[in-house]
Amino acid sequence: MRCHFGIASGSGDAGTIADQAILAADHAVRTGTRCESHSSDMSEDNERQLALTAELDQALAAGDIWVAYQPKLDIAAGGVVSAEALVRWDHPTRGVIRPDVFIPLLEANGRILDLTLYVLSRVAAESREWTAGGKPFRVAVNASALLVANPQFLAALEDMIVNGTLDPKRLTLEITESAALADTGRAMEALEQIASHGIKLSIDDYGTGQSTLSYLKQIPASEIKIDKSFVSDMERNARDQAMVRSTIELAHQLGYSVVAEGVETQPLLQLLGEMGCDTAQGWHIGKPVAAAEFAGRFLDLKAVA
Ligand code: G
Ligand code: G
Ligand code: MN
Repeated sequence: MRCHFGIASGSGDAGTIADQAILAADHAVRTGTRCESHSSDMSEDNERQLALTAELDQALAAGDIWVAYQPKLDIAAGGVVSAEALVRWDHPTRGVIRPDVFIPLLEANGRILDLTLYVLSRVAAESREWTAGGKPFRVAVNASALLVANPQFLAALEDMIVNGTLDPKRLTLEITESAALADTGRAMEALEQIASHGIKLSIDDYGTGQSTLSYLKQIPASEIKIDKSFVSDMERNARDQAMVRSTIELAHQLGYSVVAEGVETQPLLQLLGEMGCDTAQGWHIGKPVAAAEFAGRFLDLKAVA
């Protein structure tokens, strides 16, 4: 028997207990757990986190959640022709909440689909506008490995393509490398299907996950992003440099293009250029900023019109 209602326990007045029951029920429904008790000894942190998940819809409606864009530089051509969409949450009472905090919460509570569809809708609109301004522009969206295996995600993507809101040629999905993904036949099939629409797949945080080579063998991606933990220190750390150099070589031999993350200085950019890296992303090129600021700084629409 499933019981999608919460059980409040612990001391407190009726109102508090009712609130706790609602929280527990909400959590139980979203996570698909059978029964769950929510007691006042549940840590303060857990309560705040649950409350945050419950605030998602309101935050989306209020515009507290928004999309920042970080430029990606085509190293050989010297221009910015793509960006990564990075979601931000400006909470009215808690201030700026980092995605590292709320993304795992939304994943754990079954709300990552809603968030990602919101990001996709913003990205589709913005890249359409930027492309109409004269410059074919590609934007990358982060898709968690869990999400890719969700048939609702693929269905929503296909709807957006069919109804013309999303141009698949303008979209990259950055998929975080994970052993779990490689093991899931369903996720791999979904990725094949996504790629067949012309959406580019990129392996995010490359080098930090497990089973890197078997993953590379299976996933139908065309780009890898070398994690900034290998890139940032490359000038001072010979081992990092050797790993980046050989990764670029391996990737090119396998037909992937390569993005280096965490490019914070000009000499680092220069070194990556000498190594044949295709694309650079990092503070030296630009930090993530709101769409209007991004367009003002990086889209020289008149020059390409
Ligand atoms: O730029 P920043 O500190 O914001 O990003 C932190 C982490 O949050 C990164 O690992 C990035 O991949 C992740 N992230 C940012 N936006 C999204 C998003 O829309 N969906 C998912 N799944 N992850 C995101
Ligand atoms: O999705 P991914 O895990 O690749 O997320 C990119 C993360 O890297 C974001 O948190 C973004 O803000 C951060 N980032 C982007 N450029 C730089 C950089 O040059 N230096 C550092 N330290 N972080 C960066
Ligand atoms: Mn990313």
